[in-house]
Amino acid sequence: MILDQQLIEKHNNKLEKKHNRAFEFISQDIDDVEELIAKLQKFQIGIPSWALGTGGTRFGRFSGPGEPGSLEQKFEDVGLLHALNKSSGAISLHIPWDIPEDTAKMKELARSLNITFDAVNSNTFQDQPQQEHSYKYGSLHHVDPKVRKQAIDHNIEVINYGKALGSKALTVWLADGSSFPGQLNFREAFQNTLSSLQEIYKHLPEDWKLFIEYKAFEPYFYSMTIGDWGQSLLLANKLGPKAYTLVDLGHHLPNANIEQIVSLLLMEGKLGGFHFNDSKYADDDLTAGSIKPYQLFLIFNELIDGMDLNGMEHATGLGWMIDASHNLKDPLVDLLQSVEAIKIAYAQALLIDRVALKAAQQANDVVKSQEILQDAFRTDVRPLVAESRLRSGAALNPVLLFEEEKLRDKLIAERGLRTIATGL
Ligand code: AOS
Ligand code: ZN
Ligand code: ZN
Ligand code: ZN
Repeated sequence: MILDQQLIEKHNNKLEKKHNRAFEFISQDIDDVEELIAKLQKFQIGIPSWALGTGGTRFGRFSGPGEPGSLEQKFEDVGLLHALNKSSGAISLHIPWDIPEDTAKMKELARSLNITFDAVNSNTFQDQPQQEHSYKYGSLHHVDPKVRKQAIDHNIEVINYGKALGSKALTVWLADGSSFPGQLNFREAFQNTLSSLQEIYKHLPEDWKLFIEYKAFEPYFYSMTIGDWGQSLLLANKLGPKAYTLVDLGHHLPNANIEQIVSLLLMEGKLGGFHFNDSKYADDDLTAGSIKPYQLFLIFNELIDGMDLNGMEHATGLGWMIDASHNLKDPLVDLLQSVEAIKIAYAQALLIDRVALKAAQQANDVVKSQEILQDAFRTDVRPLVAESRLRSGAALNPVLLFEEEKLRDKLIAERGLRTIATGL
């Protein structure tokens, strides 16, 4: 491991005085600061294996040196992130980008790095070299039952990898859609998708969840067969209690009210997982909280409200994951920033005076309602998030420590300039 506990402690000692001052200051205004810190310590965000390398665009890819060249090295990267922030203790694999050949060995490596397995992801949006049928015209929704069967079998194979590793969920995202009016019969495409998912659902272990991800457009631009939360929810309801909707923040039409979607899905008990990222236009997959931090906070407001009402544990009730990747920053630093932004939004939302908000809503006090939300949002909660890290043995400032210790240079020294191909 290129980072040992002593380096973290040295870093923390240097920053502790200033941190303690800030933490004491904010603590005075919080009723139960211990409870809040404990919640922050528990909250874990899964890291997608495909975000560990530099992402590309359809115009090119500028890969960085020292990126993971094997599945083992992807695990090590997540282990490193987790050592730095103690909030990213799980990895999400994408098959066949990741093939855990020796699952027992992989499990042992994950255990030694203190990480667990998040949802496994299937991939029926690309053709693989030895594949018999092409996904050019879709997969689970395809007009040809042979193509559907191939895609179903792939999902079952992914479940089997996940079972061997100890995952508890399968995420299905389909690139199935159409780019020209008339190309598809919408009803048949939906029904084919449903019956394919029903077949996959049969192979889902009892204690697993199936996450159905929707996306408004891209790679197809006229229709997507699972294009919005309504279509995803419809499928989840028809499939049964193990099926849930997954919300990826970048998968909506511009200005969609995502917090309202989240609130209603929770009301229906059908929100299952999250892909965090940020965007200005569409599925930009930018660092969480980098463009619309207020939206992220409003989403967490609804999450906490709905989860508390349903009696759900914040840390484990939903599948929390990042799905961001781009081509400018060091991917590891970028992931540290995303995790930090998510925890900041969570901490801010924990500060909302919910009793007062309820009273203001009942009294139609529009001004007060806004004041209550913005009072929480405008609180600098960074010392709370830092304190939660300190108590978990992580770094007070992970991004700073990454740079101070030149961790990327150390990875380059170990791995050389090899790089991997990443996802979308
Ligand atoms: C694609 O746009 C989705 O966000 C999926 O979650 C996808 O599987 C993932 O981004 C990997 O490319
Ligand atoms: Zn996603
Ligand atoms: Zn996406
Ligand atoms: Zn995305």
